[in-house]
Order: sequence, then structure tokens, then C-alpha cells
Amino acid sequence: MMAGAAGLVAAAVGLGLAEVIAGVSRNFRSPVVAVGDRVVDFVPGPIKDVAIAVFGNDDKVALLVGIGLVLAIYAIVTGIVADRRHPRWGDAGITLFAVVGATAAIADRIGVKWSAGIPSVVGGVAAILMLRLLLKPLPSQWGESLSPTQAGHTPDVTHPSQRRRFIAGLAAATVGSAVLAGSGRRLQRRFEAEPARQTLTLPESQNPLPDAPPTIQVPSAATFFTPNDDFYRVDTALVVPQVDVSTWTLAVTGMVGESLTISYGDLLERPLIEADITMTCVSNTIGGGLVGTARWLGVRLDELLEEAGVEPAADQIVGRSVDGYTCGFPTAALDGRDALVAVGMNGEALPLDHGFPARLVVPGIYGYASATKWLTEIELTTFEQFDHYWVPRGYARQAPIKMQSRIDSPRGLDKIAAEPTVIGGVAWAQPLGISAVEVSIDDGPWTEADLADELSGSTWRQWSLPWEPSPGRHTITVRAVDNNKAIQTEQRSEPLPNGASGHHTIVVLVAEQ
Ligand SMILES: Nc1nc2c(c(=O)[nH]1)N[C@H]1C(S)=C(S)[C@@H](COP(=O)(O)O)O[C@H]1N2
Ligand SMILES: [Mo]
Repeated sequence: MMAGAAGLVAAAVGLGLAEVIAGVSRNFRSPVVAVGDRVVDFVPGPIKDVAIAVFGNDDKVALLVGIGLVLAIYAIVTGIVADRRHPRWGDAGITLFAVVGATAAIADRIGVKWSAGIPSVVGGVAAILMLRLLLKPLPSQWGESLSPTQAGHTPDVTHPSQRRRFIAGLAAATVGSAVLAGSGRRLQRRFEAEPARQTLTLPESQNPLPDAPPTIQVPSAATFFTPNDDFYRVDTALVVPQVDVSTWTLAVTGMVGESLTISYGDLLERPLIEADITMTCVSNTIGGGLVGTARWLGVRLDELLEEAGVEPAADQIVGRSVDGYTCGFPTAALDGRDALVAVGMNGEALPLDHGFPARLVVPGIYGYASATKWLTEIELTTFEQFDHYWVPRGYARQAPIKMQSRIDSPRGLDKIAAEPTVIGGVAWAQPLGISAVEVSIDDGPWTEADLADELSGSTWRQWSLPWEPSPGRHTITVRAVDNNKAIQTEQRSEPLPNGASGHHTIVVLVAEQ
């Protein structure tokens, strides 16, 4: 019991000190975050989809809590084993622990950086010393003699005075670890990018767009633009990368005539355009919320690539993030659509969660394959030569967004009154656009819904349909038709490997009068 507590507290002191060291240099990495990142990298796609489905935007918190639990159990067991056997067992257990942290930190997605492991090593040494200290019998100078059975190496906690001192030591170390962790976190705040972002004013766009199209606003249905705070977030970054814009660069490399290196200032001096684009995650389930529309501000990707000169043999554009994440999509996708290196989102500098200082946004291609956040390199290559991040994890190399439609109002299983109402939602088929949305009640004939005006095929389209429900249980099904007159398939498929398909159907309960 007591030895377990000692193990736990020693680990906490080690981890707390590691956080402080991680705050000393940008190159150092917190072992907890590093291990979390590697877990994210090695988790198979289907489990990722389940985690997103269960925890939604809290999937990262869930992972950190999980890592914390495993760590705690390991630390307790290490303490107990060190106590029962020999302190050396504790040393070994903690060393293993530190090696795992250091390895995770040193070999990340980008490559090997030895200095990244320093916090783990320092923390490991501190934890070893702490555990030894806590489990050491108190010297007889305290005026207490050890009982003959306590010939071992640990304090005799049955002895009131030793017990008191052991608990005092434990308490002090606990407080110490909290102070360390807290100051470590505060120290790491020096690297935060939000203060710099706050001071930025982005240049005006060259093509100011009209306000959002006149929307048909059905209560509780999606608004045309998704506010930044409500915009879904999906990424592998356990801790949001904090990019220093004063040193950040965007490189255009690979199969190009001339490589480019562009600073943030250079990027803002280029012609910036606005484009309304609906982004969609491949993990979005039928009727799900991993989709949103924003007015993006950025440099046209085709103009940038034209300047670099793409070699004809290149067929893949890879976007690389500062944290090593990669997306990849066909060069053929640049067919005139508004693909951007975006710096602004809905009238402000790109929020940190959404890729500050710059990201890719490509209409019509799922986010995992196109929308690299915290972008630092655009590499021209071939699909044969390079698999982007999610490909070895089971997702498709090429990932055009599937046409989809969603019922937002009423919600599934809502109980509504038997009076005239309006059904409403959104439908998307980027970059082609939606030409019609049809609704079927109780598997009856398809009825055409009203559509909001279309500004571009790259955004979703809001739809609505008046309905006079009769009392009882009803099903509502929606399907979309794109601008090529293709009808959204009813064939169901899972998000893995290339996006969910099928119709969104809900059941509503209409009250008796
Ligand atoms: N650097 C980086 N960029 C990334 C990802 C990521 O994990 N890391 N995830 C991608 C995925 S799967 C999606 S759906 C979109 C989500 O963008 P958002 O979080 O701004 O909505 O970002 C893409 N860009
Ligand atoms: Mo995604």
C-alpha cells in the first residue's frame, strides 16, 4: 500500500520535473505528450473511428486520461516490487518507463532528434532518486531503532514515528510534483502562438465575396457558415502545434522546376482570395457533424505551384505539417477549383486548432487527404513514391468527398406536435454542387425540397421542406442530386476506407392531438 503510494509519487515528481525541462527549449518534448503522439500514430484506423464516435471532440482528453491511468498503475506496481524485492527493481522499472518516454520523444513522425528525449531522461533520474529516498529506512539518528524483522531496506510503517515521517515525505513530494508540473506548464506557455496571432491583421482579399447567400433558416438546422468555435476538429495532434510565425516558412519542394521558400510575411504579400468551402472528414458518419463551412482567405494553390513549375510526371501533392503529419491528393484535382493555402477563416487569422499559421483547403477532397494544418511544406511527388499519413493505416490513397445529405431538424427520435412544421438540413457534393434535395416520408414518393441559393459548388446547400405530420411514428429520409444529375446512393458503407455512404433516415414521434 505505502510502497505503491511511494511509486506513484516518485513517478509524479519525475513527470513534473520533465514538464519543467520541456519548458526550457522548443526542441525538448514532454514524455507524456510524446507517448500520446506515438499511441495516436499506431492506433489502427477502425479504432480511431470508434474513438471519434465515442468521445467526439474529446477523444484527445480521453487518450490523455487513459495514458494517465496506465502510468499510475505501472508506477504503483513499480513501487510495490521495489519494496518487496530490492530498490534495484524500482530503478529498473523507472528506467524502462523513462526509455519509453525518451524513445517516443526522440523518434517522432519527422525523424530523430536526440535533444527531444532530455526531459524524459532527467525525469527518470529524478523518479529513481525519489523512490529510493521514500523507501529508505529512516536513519537511527532519529532515535528510533529498527525492529529486528525490519532488516530490509524500507521504512517500517508499522512504527508510528517512521510512519509519520514516511507520510510527511510522501505529502511533501506530492506537493512538489504538483508545483513542478504547474511551473513546467507555465514555462511552456512561452512557446504559445496565440499572443502573436492576436496581434495579426490579415490583408484584404482581392475578391471580397458577398455575404452568405440568403439562407433558409430552419430552427436548429446548420447555419450556412459554421462559427469557428463550433467547427469540428479532427487531427492527430495531442497538443496543438505552437508555430512561431517569425521563423515559420512554407517550402514548395520535390518535382518542381524551382523550389520555393516563403515566410509568413511573403505569404501575406501575395494576392489573397476568399473562397467559401465546406470541409468534410472521412470519419463522418451518415447524419454526423464532422463537416462545416467557412469563408477561407488564402493564396491560390494553383498559382503557387505554377510559380514553382510542377514537373509533368508528378501526380501527387503532399502537404506536410510541422508535426510531420502528411496529406496527399492528386495534382489533377487542381482543375480550377478554389484550393487554397489558407491563412484566414471566417474573418480572422486561422485559429490554432485549425492550423495556424497556414493550412491547405481543397474543395471536394476529404480532410485527411488534403487539408494539412500547421502546413510547412508542399512536396510534389507521385502516388507510387509516397503514401500519406492515413494510407498505411487503412484509408484510401485518393479520397474524393462523397455526396451526402443530412436532416438537421427535426432531430431523430424528437417528439413533435401534430401541426405544420418544416424539415430542414444541408446537402453537399463538392466541388460539383447540389442541384436538388429530395425527401421521402414513410418510404413514400420523393418530394423535392426548397434549396437556398448557391454561391459555389464547393459549399453545402441548405434545404427545407414544409410538412404537416399526422400523429404517430414517421420516418424521414433524405437524398441529394448533384449538378451532374447523379443521385446520392442508398448503398451503405462505413467511413473506412474512403468515406461513409447511404441515406440519412430519422424517426420522429408525432403526438396525438
Ligand atoms: N497537421 C494535421 N493536419 C490535418 C490533420 C491532422 O491530423 N494533422 N487531420 C486532417 C483531417 S482528418 C481533417 S478532417 C481536417 C480537419 O480540419 P479541422 O480540424 O480544421 O476541421 O484536417 C486535416 N488536417
Ligand atoms: Mo478527417
